[in-house]
Amino acid sequence: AKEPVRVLVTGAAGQIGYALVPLIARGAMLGPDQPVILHMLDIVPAAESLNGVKMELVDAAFPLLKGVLATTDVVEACTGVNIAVMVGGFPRKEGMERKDVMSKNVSIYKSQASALEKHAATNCKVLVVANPANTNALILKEFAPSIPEKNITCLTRLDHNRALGQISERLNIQVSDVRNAIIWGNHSSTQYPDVSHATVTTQDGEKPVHELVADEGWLRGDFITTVQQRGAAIIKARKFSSALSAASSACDHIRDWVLGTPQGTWVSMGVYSDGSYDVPAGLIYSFPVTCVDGEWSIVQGSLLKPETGLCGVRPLGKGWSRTYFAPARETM
Ligand code: NAX
Repeated sequence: AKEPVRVLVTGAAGQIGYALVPLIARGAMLGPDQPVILHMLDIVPAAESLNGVKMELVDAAFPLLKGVLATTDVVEACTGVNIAVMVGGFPRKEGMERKDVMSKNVSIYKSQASALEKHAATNCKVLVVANPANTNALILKEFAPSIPEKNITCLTRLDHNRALGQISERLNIQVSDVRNAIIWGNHSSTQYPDVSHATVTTQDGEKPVHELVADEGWLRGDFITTVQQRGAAIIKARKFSSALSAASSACDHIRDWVLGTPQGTWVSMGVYSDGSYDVPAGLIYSFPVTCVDGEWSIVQGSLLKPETGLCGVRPLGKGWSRTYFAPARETM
């Protein structure tokens, strides 16, 4: 039998946490034969509610779940974890831009970074979900210098999956037949969803999305804005931000990172830039990546990055970061 993997979920009493922990306990993140021990962190005002989540996890009798820790102590939460999914933070509410929530999250990410650095298992993989996700990942990296930069990522897989979903709806085909969308840049409305290299599996083989959609206007217009604005549309409809789709995409992100991307398929991950595609090194930026043996690498070579300018964050001398906005984005 495999040794259990310890998975930290911060903000576990929140709505993404509530959707995420049962997915992890069922094997949707690390596979159906991988036992897990859940470490759930939240803040003191949410302690009772967090304990309720723990009670429900016990009641669900998940065979893969070998233990549950529910705590408000960041050191206890981080100790020995192999995977850390950072969901905790101050969420964006209706009418708020992501930059409004930024300052509220800086201090949270500083303290959690040091706890992870000191107490997590060696080679712990970190996924930042909480917004502003690219910035929080960068803060975490800055305050946990001994964690390798390749181990700190942020979630743009939800945007990637949203792009696949829009194409499947438009063509009335299965979403599993669509692959190789790309989210370039930031998890925010400055991101650039790109399906110019995406393909669809058909009875006659792989076909480019742009050939099947055959409506350049839609691909350059409504498709892009729908994906960029989808988070806001969910908030408008539900009065809460995306939760089940965010939780599911977080599982996809870690699963592909740990277990590998399927042959011929890439996914989008917010990762530390090495300068690829002229994105300055040091930005946390969403690229197309493939994963083998627990390591991601940026897809190189044949892809043409659209001229979106920069959409990412990097450290500044004084403040922590700032967002780069796209000067021009008409090409795709
Ligand atoms: P909720 O407010 O439901 O849950 C957040 C939880 O975090 C709460 O239980 C809160 O008590 C806890 N928390 C606050 N400060 C904490 C701290 N210092 N340590 C540990 N826990 C703490 O928000 P939810 O809807 O679950 O969203 C969580 C985060 O995900 C938000 O920042 C949100 O903006 C972000 N999202 C990111 C997405 C992405 O694709 N990257 C998409 C979905 C979502 O918008």
